[in-house]
Amino acid sequence: MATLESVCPLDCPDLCSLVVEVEDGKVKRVDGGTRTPITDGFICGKVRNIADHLYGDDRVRHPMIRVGAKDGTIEGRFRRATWDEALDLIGARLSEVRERAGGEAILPFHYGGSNGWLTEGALATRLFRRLGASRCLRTLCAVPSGAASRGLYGAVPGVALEDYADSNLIVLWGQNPSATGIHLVPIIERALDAGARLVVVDPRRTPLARRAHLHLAVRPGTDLPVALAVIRELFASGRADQAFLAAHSNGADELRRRAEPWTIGRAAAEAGISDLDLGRFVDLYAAASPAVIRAGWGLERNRNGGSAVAAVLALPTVAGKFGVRGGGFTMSNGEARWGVGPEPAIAAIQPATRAVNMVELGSILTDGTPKVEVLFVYNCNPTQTVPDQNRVLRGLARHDLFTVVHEQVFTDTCRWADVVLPATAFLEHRDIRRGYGAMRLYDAPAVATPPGEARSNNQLFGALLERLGLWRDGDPMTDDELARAIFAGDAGAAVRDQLERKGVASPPVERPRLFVDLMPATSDGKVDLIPAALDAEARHGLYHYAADPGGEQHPLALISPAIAQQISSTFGQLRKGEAAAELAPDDAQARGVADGDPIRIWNQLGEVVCRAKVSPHVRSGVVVLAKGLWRFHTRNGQSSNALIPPTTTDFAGGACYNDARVQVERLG
Ligand SMILES: Nc1nc2c(c(=O)[nH]1)N[C@H]1C(S)=C(S)[C@@H](COP(=O)(O)OP(=O)(O)OC[C@H]3O[C@@H](n4cnc5c(=O)[nH]c(N)nc54)[C@H](O)[C@@H]3O)O[C@H]1N2
Ligand SMILES: Nc1nc2c(c(=O)[nH]1)N[C@H]1C(S)=C(S)[C@@H](COP(=O)(O)OP(=O)(O)OC[C@H]3O[C@@H](n4cnc5c(=O)[nH]c(N)nc54)[C@H](O)[C@@H]3O)O[C@H]1N2
Ligand code: SF4
Ligand SMILES: [Mo]
Repeated sequence: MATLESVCPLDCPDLCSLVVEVEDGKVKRVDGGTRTPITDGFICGKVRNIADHLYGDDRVRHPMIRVGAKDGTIEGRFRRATWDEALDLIGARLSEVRERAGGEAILPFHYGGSNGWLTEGALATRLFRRLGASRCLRTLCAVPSGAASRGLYGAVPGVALEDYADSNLIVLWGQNPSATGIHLVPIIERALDAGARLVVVDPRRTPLARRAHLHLAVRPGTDLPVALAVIRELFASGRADQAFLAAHSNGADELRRRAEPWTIGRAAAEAGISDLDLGRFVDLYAAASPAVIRAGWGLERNRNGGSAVAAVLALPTVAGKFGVRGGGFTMSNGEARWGVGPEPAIAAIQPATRAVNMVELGSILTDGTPKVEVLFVYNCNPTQTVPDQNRVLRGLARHDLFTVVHEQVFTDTCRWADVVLPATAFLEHRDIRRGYGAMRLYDAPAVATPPGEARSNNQLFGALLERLGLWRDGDPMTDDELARAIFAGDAGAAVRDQLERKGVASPPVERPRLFVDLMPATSDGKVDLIPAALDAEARHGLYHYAADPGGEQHPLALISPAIAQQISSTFGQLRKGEAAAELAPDDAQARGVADGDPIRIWNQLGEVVCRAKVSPHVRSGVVVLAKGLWRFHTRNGQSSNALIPPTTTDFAGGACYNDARVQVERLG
C-alpha cells in the first residue's frame, strides 16, 4: 500500500489536495490533504467514493464499435474492438470527410470543466486546428459571468475564500456552496460565529438561506432589476461612495441613469419579494464593512444573465467596499494572474473556421451548413447537459453522422456513438489545473493504473495526429513536453519552481485586496461600469431588462441547480433511484399534487415524467429539477434540458437553463 498525494481537478471551486492510498495500482482510499489550505483535511463524498466510479460496472474498459441500429439502445448494438481498429476507422473517416466535405464538417464537442491544461486543449485542440475543423465555443457555463467581470474589472481575482472569515456581511448571490463548493461553508460559519450577517439571494431556501439574516427569494431571472434598485437607492439616499467612484471608476453617471427606472417598489414587484426586505438589504449592505458578495453561477443562466452579473459586481464599487480584507466580491478566482496558460502546449494556430455555440448543438446537427458529418465528443456529456435535449437527440440519431465518444463511463451520450473509446480519469492521468475558487495551481500526477485499455486524451489525440500525418517535427507530444511548453518563460519558471519545491503553486499576490495589492486590469486601472464592448454586444444594451418569458400556458419557471452527489452529470450512474421535481406547496395544491405523486412537467420542447416533492424551500412559481440527471433518473428518459430553450444570454452566448417555462400536472 502506497500513500500518494494528488489533487481533485473536478469542476468545483475548491481544488482539493488529496491523499490517496493505492495498492497494486488501484485506488483504495481517498481523503483530503492540507496543501490547499481550505481543504483542511476533508473532501466531499463524491471523491471519497471515487473508487465506485473508477472500478464500477459502467466504466468503459475497451474500445467499442457500433454494429446495430442507432436507436439509443445498447443491447447488441456494440462489439469490442482493438485500439488499432478503432483508430484506423476514425482516422479514415476524418481524412475522407475533410477531403470531400472540408474540415468544417468535423465538429469537436468538448467542455472540460473538470479538466486542466493537459486534458482539455493540448493535443486535441492541435489536432482539430490542423484539420481545419469547426470550432466549439465553450458556452455551457460561466461565459457571461466571465465577460461581465472582465469587462468591469479586467482579469483580476476576487476576494480569497479564506478572507470571508474577516467579513461582517456575506452576500451569497445565486450560489449554493453547501452543494457546490463545500469548503466555503465552515469559513462562513466562522464569520457568523464572530457576528457577521448573511444575506442569500436565491429562489430556493438553500441550507445557508435557512441560516441567513435575510433571504431574498427572487423569481429566476430578476437579479438585474434587484441589483439596479440597490444601485439606485444607494445613489438616491446619498450612500454611494462618490469619492471612490470619482477616483476609481468610469461610467458612474450613466449607470445611475440606467438604474433610475428601478425603484425599490418596482424591482421588488418584478422579483416577487417584499419592498421591506429589499430596503433592508440596501441598509445592511450600505452599513457593513467588510462586506463581500459571493456571486454564483445561478444568476447568469437566463436572458438577462450577463447584465445581471455586471450589475451585481458593480455594487461594491458604487458602495465603496474595496480596500479591506474580506471586502469586495468573488466571481471566479481563476483570473489569479499566473502568467502561464495552455496555448504554448497547443502549438497550432486556430484557423478562422466556423464557430459553433455549444448551446445550439441540436440545430447545428439537424440543420447546420456545412452539414456536420463527424462529431467528436470528449470531456462532455451533451445528451444530459446541453439545452433542447430532444433536438440534440434527433441530431445524434442521424444515420449519416459519425459520432466518436471518448468517455470514462458509458454515459447516455455513448448510446448514440459509432465508436466509444475508453478514457482515463483523474488519478489515472496527469493534469495541470488552476483553481477557480482556491487560488492554487497544481501539477497533479497520475497515481493509479487505468483499468482495461483506457487511454488519456493526449494518448488518443497524439495517436490521431500521427496517423493523419499532422505531426510536425519539434511538436511537444508527451505530458512532460507539454508541461515544459506551458512553463517556458519567466513567469512559468517561477510557477514550476514552486511546484517542484512544494507540489503546489500560489499566484504572485496571495489573498489579494483589490485597490490595495492590485488594481483592476482594465486599460486605465479603473472600474469600467459601462464597458463599451459589452454595451455594444448586449442585445438591447447593457443593463436592459428583458421580461419573464413565461405565459398562461407555461407559467412556472424551471430551474436545474447543482446537487451534492454529482458534478453536472458526472457520477450520475452511481445515484440509483428516481429523481423528484420540487414544487412549492401552493403550486402543488393548485394542481392537486401531493408529495410523491407522479407528475408530468412539459412545454413546447419536451416533457419530463417523474415524482413530485412538495417542498417549503422552493418559492412559488418555481419548479426545481436537478441538473445533470441521466436518462434512467426519470420515467420517460427526458430530463431538465428537454424543457430548456437553446436561447443565449444577453451577451457572451451563454446558456439560459433557467429560462425554461413549464406547466405541471398530476398523473394517474
Ligand atoms: N456538488 C457539485 N458541485 C459543483 C457542481 C455540481 O454539479 N455538483 N457543479 C460545478 C459547476 S459546473 C458550477 S458552474 C458551479 C455552480 O455553482 P453554483 O453557482 O452554486 O450552482 P447552481 O446550483 O447552478 O446555482 C446556484 C443557486 O442559484 C439559484 N438560482 C437559480 N436561478 C437563479 C436566479 O435567477 N437568480 C438567483 N439569484 N439565483 C438563482 C439556484 O437555486 C441555486 O441554489 O458548481 C460547481 N460545483
Ligand atoms: N439543465 C441544466 N444543464 C446544465 C446546467 C444547468 O444548470 N442546468 N449547468 C451546466 C454547467 S454549469 C456545466 S459546467 C455543464 C457541464 O457539462 P459537461 O461538460 O457535459 O459536464 P459533465 O456532465 O460533468 O460531463 C463531463 C464528461 O466528461 C468526461 N470526462 C472527464 N474527464 C475526462 C477526460 O479526461 N477525458 C475524456 N475523454 N472524458 C472525460 C466525464 O466522464 C463526463 O462524462 O453542464 C451544464 N448543463
Ligand atoms: S469535488 Fe470539490 S469538494 Fe470534492 S474533492 Fe473535488 S475539489 Fe474537493
Ligand atoms: Mo459549470
